[in-house]
Amino acid sequence: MAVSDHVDLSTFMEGVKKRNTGQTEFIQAVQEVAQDVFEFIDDKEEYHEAQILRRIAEPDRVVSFRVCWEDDNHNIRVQRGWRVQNNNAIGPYKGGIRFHPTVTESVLKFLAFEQTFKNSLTGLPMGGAKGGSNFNPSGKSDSEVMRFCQSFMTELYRHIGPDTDVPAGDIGVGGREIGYMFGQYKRITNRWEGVLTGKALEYGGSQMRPEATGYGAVYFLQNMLKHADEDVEGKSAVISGSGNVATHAAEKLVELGGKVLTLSDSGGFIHDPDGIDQEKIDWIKTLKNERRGRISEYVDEFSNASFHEGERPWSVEADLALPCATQNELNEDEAKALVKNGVIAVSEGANMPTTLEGVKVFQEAMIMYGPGKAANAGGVAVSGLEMSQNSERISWNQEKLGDMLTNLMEDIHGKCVEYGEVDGGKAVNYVKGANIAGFKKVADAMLAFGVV
Ligand code: NDP
Ligand code: 2IT
Repeated sequence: MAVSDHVDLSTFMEGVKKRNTGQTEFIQAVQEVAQDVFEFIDDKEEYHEAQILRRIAEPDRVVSFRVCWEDDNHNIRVQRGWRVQNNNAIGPYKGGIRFHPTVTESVLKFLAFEQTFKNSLTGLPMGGAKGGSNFNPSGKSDSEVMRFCQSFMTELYRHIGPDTDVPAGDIGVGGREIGYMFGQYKRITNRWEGVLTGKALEYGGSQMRPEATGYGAVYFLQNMLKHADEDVEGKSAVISGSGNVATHAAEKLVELGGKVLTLSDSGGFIHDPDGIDQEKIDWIKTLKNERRGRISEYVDEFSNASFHEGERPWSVEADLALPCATQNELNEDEAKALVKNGVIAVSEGANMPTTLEGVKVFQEAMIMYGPGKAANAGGVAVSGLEMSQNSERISWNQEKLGDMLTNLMEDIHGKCVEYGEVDGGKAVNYVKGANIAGFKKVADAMLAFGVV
């Protein structure tokens, strides 16, 4: 095929839209990657000819199944479960499981697609996948969550395995849910194997896995700041979310001398002008992980703080912003407000939290913007290390894993710089860097396999 016969970006995207009608999140994720990849492969005939991006944007398979369970009042409940296995060119499928009422096939397809590039960026041998259900764990008893997890795994176990597909946690899936699912997998298969990551330490979990995503997002931020001769110390930060990623990002920022002003949940955000210190973070962790309460309760405990019902924290003035809740939680107007208030860097703990229009605002303002697939890759990277430890039947200590996470995030930052430098090396387009570095490894592996 002659270079001039290449399908152009808009024709490619028309095809994606046509084949995935109504799947807005998936289309958004493909669009964001495709614009950079098209530029990169413009003069690289082999990627065009082999239709590499077209193949990565078509999941290897989407498994959808019924999950039936009984609630505490003996009502029969029916949910839908999925596993989207996007691409296993560079390693077994790997990616989290999300339990949230907003889960749809489109959301899981976008997450599995993103995961493919993210996992590639870690340098570890992991393909991309995501799974989940529209089950809402909020307000459910432990027994209800257990019965749901057991029913979910009773179908999922057929599709996963330590060399096939290794799920982990995500929104609504933490240590409790991983325990119930691992127990059920072991019971059905009669095999103890590293089929899930994010396990507790007693049964094969890894040190640093709970902290890895949030800490990693701050390490990525630190690397971006260092690259621009800046530092976290003394800077204020707005953070969204109050789950695993948000609380650990807050913890690391505070440790490095930053001041955390906000956290949030789906009910609204809290603003604490005194700063959310370690003691307050510990209180939030207990609130969320044990009492399973709402972030609004914070203001009853810490009286200088205010709660802003139904709002997101992006109007609060700060130097740094870390969206750590969910997709599309930071739109164009909110990005403009952050820029107007002088934000210098954004590091995404969540997956695709900023809309395409919001990203454009950050890029035009030339602020440092670390997209989720690079900035939050620390979580899956330590999951990859948990897989290695399980395969070798060993466990590394916290210090070693802490060092490995720090180095992994520095490497990922380095890859983004290598492929994302713009303006003669004066600035870095981290989106471009992450997309191209992530794409290249997967694409080269796919080329080696021929037409499959
Ligand atoms: P958690 O379930 O621990 O916490 C999620 C937080 O986000 C909660 O505060 C939750 O509030 C809030 N949230 C969820 N959905 C919405 C919504 N639709 N609107 C507003 N707030 C919402 O999940 P994690 O901390 O693990 O995940 C947070 C983000 O980080 C996700 O985007 C996830 O994909 C990403 N991520 C997670 C990794 C991990 O290792 N856990 C790794 C890489 C990325 P509420 O309780 O009210 O629902
Ligand atoms: O989005 C993500 O990278 C995760 N939820 C973690 C995936 C994993 O396999 O650890």
